[in-house]
Amino acid sequence: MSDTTYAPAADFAAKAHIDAAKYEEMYAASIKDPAAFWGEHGKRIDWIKPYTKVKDVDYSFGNVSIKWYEDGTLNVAANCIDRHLATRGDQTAIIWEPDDPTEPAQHISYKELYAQTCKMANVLKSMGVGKGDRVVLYLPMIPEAAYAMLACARIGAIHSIVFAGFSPDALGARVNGCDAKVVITADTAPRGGKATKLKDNVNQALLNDFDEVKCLVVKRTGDQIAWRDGLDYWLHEEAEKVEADCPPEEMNAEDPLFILYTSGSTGMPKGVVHTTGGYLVYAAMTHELVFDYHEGDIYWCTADVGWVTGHSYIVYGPLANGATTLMFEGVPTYPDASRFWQVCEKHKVNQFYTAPTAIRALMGQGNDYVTKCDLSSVRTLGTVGEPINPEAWNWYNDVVGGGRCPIVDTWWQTETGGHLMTPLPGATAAKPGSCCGPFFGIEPVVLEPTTGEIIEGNGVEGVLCMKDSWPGQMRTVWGDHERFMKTYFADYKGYYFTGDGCRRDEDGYYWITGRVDDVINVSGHRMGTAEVESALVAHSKVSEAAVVGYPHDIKGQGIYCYVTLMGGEEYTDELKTELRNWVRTEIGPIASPDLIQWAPGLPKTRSGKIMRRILRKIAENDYGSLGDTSTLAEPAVVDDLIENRMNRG
Ligand code: 6R9
Repeated sequence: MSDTTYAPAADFAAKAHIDAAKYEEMYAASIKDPAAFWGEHGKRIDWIKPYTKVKDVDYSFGNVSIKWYEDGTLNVAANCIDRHLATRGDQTAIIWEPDDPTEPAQHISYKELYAQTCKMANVLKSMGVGKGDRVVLYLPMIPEAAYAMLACARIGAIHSIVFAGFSPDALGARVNGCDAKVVITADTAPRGGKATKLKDNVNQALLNDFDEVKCLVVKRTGDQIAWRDGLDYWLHEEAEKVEADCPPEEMNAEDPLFILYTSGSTGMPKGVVHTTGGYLVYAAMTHELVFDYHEGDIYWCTADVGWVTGHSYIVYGPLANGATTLMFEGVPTYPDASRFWQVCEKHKVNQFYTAPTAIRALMGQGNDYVTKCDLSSVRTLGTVGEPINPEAWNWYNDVVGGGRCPIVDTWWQTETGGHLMTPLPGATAAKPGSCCGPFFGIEPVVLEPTTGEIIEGNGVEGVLCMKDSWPGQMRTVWGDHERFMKTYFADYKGYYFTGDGCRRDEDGYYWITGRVDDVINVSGHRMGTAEVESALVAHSKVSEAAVVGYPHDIKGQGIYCYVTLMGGEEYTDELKTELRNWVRTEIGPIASPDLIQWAPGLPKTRSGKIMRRILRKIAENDYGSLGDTSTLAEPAVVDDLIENRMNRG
């Protein structure tokens, strides 16, 4: 491999928590004796009753069971707030930067975070929420989102956050999926100068089947909203009636902390369940070491709390470490493409963590937007969500980082709770586009896709699996342990299957090659092609649909839909627009089809299976190499699809 490597500067490495030698030593120890290693690192958080058992993991199919610190008890909110009060009660816990830059930012101290969280916890209690109950959060990026998460954790309720960009239907399905007692929302969500009426969406989602579900509403803009009498409560009114003190519930390490729905290759999204002790240990440890966070640093992750990145690296990890975490309500390009960098300058951000899709979009706007800002406070840069192309990596490194800042390309998943494969900024010589290698305790293996045999050595490619467990691993699919075992432990026995393909280069560096299943990654958002297909066929004029990803300059992957209409329907441009809007309302704007191709016929095998491999090739404009088409029932449909393909490169 002739890839250029970027080693951390000597002065950075000297001050870093982990340098190259320490990484080697700690990694070896973590693999040699995981129970001893994690037993030690479990102590970074406070336990009410300390654990005596560290690890109890069984990966055998039919019996998958994952437990960490199983006899310990703790409370996550107490770890993220209370334990900091004596030493840093007046320190800012959350800096909130609103969508509109002329609106003032807020600095919320740990003391204030305590009071606000306790109040919200008491309000939830007064609404009948208790330990083990589910609460859905459908909120803008406002401090109340963090208060709500921590309030649930404080009283032992399980939160399930639904991204505020999701439609009422998607929200309803998730409220139903976890049988939530309460939905917490806001009147309106301002974002990029536009407004989404969140409470109206909630009303629509709860309209028919959920007349028991209460709603707690945060006043964000004061816009007029429709009220459901007896079921809806204003947070600011209820908060006046309760105390700013609420004792934390003693939780078992393996009690669920949250559910987060994520897309898979088949069926509807599944509720990934994370538990209390192991998750917090892992989120806190990775936050500190992967970003090289030090006491007093200002840390900013630009994700939304609706995604796992927002859970682990805006709220739980940073707050467990007593950090100052920045929450941004807006988007990278509003009011203009300088916003991220202005916010970095304004709040003197030290660690900045974003997604490749944002980097690519901003790169396209030119360097002036960046260089006019003072980014000298920034020390570590991070990316997450999808592979970063070397061109974008280099721009991030040169223009944003000024060549001074290590970049951590963090590979992980909703399921993994925290980073699994990533450089460490003071230890690893990074290669642009590679997530480099494993974090402590992580044993990646490359398997031959069909036989499941381990492929040893370097310069190899296959599917990425993990050999052993780590504390932040998901424990089950909410209400469906069978599906958990089938999805992650059935294809490759004895391993956790990530769903990603990867290459291990000649130097032992890992390169993620993308999903090997029917999951696509659009602007870093995971989506099952099956979800978009079922939205399309739910339209009365559509008889059949097949959805695949195709390379997209900014989004990484775009959504390419092949659609067959019911007999007698007319194939028109107006209908394409209608279908696009239809999918937006069924799922949300992030699922909006980029290209729709009318497909009077789809390539199928004689047994009626759609040959997606062929559809993918055509969508990629790579139709010269369709591979074996001998099993096609009607080969002529392929010629028609090629002839009328939408992406001409
Ligand atoms: C955290 C998060 C997980 C999928 C994952 C992979 C892709 C994430 C990546 C990356 C290459 C990286 N992915 N980080 N691919 N390099 N640094 O994104 O979780 O939404 O569950 O998506 O995203 O394909 O399997 P999630």
